[in-house]
Amino acid sequence: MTVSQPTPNDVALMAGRAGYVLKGNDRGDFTVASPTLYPHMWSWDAGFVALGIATVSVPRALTELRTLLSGQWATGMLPHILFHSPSDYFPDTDRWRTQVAAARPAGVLTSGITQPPIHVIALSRILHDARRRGGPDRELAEAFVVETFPQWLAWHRYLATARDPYAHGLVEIHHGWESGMDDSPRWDAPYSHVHPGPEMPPFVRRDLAHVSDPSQRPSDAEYARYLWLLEQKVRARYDDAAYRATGDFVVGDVLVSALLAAASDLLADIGAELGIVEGVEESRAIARRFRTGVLRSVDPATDLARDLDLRTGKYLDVDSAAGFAPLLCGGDDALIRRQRDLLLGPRWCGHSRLRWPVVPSVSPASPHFRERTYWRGPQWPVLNWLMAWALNRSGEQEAANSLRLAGLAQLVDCDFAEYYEPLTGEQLGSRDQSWTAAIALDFLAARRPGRRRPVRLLTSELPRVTPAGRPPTQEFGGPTVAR
Ligand code: 9WN
Repeated sequence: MTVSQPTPNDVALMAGRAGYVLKGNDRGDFTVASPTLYPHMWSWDAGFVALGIATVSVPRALTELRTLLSGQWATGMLPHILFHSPSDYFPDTDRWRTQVAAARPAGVLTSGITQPPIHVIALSRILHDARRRGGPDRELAEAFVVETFPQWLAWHRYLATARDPYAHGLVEIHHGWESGMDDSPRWDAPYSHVHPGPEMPPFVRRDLAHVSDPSQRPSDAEYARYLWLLEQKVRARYDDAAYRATGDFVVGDVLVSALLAAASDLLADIGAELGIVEGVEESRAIARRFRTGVLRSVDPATDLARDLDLRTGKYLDVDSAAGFAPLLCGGDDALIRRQRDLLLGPRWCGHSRLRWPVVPSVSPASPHFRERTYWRGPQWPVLNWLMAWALNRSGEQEAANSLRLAGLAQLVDCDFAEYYEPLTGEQLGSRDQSWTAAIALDFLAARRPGRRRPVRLLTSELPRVTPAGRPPTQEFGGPTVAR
């Protein structure tokens, strides 16, 4: 399928509304992940948000990362949520009970688990923007890198030690939420060993009130397992070794590992460029170890990387987008070329039933594929961005550009949904999702290859557009209307 360039009108509308969404979700020194479903700061969302905001304001982008770092635990862990004012999000701080953890930060309420280490990838992107602009932006960004380098290194070191104590070269996750892909079929086998005990406190889900159709979200049985693992983390007082000895879910995650490798490479690069000596070699060593771990996990029969269930010692064979982890961390040029062809080919983005040739979370050719359910098939713009970024970085500009253009075409309705039904293009989950708007800004800024150009942020609301050829869609139960 050929996807054409967005028209100047599309570009202006999309940039304006993306900026408007991010402004609406801005709470001063951080951005909520979405206005109603996710009213707090999420860790990997914040990375994407920061790189999108940087196309408009480098100082504000750095503030986003600084706020995230204020939640860092003494272990180096960046928690997956920094809680803002009270809200109806569940699980809330009373459920997380992080006061049992010695390593929690003072004065900031957080969850007790983590999310994928996208942040230094965002930081290097922001630095790139700032250097292109020069002047105070450049000075500010470079000073920020020098000041925060030890904190980023501590974050990566935490993942490389507390979460890989036996040096498998795969980052261990203790909860599906830590992968960012909560209910992905990647986790079906490990979750089949998670059995909520009678001691589990009762719970009422609040997420379902914010979506038009519950089947777009994980099921109640899945939620019970998520909350049971949370209880196990509390019982272990959020100590990783204690949890490892007692918890039910311990998996080596290839996507997190590849991101750690890529981010560690970049941290070493930007550190060395700025004359930082301490930590640069350590960062390179982390990158090498996790790149090796990811490449070792690749199944020669499918060319996809595989997560490792550390409870059973078995690799997990699922056709999920995480299988393209080697694209993100590199290290084997022939494999990268094969993965590029696979990703753009008929099992993935080139699948004949897809509305847009954008990375689906699970291959439509897989028996696990479910087109409307969360991480079991829908297209998540951030995943598409990651793969485009990775292809670009490994010199595959044409392939990267095809994902970028398709990603822009998918977002042209300006709803900035959380995820998209891959066969019809329908918006699913939350609307006005911050990271989706941020991705749009970044993709727009990159529309002249090799020359990132800033987009202009409009401060007034712009209409949502329902592109011709698509059925009208529902927004929180009501019809989408031009505003
Ligand atoms: C749990 C905020 C987050 C994303 C995750 C996505 C979803 C949370 C939830 O929303 O997870 O962390 O309540 O469903 O799966 O990737 O960071 O956007």
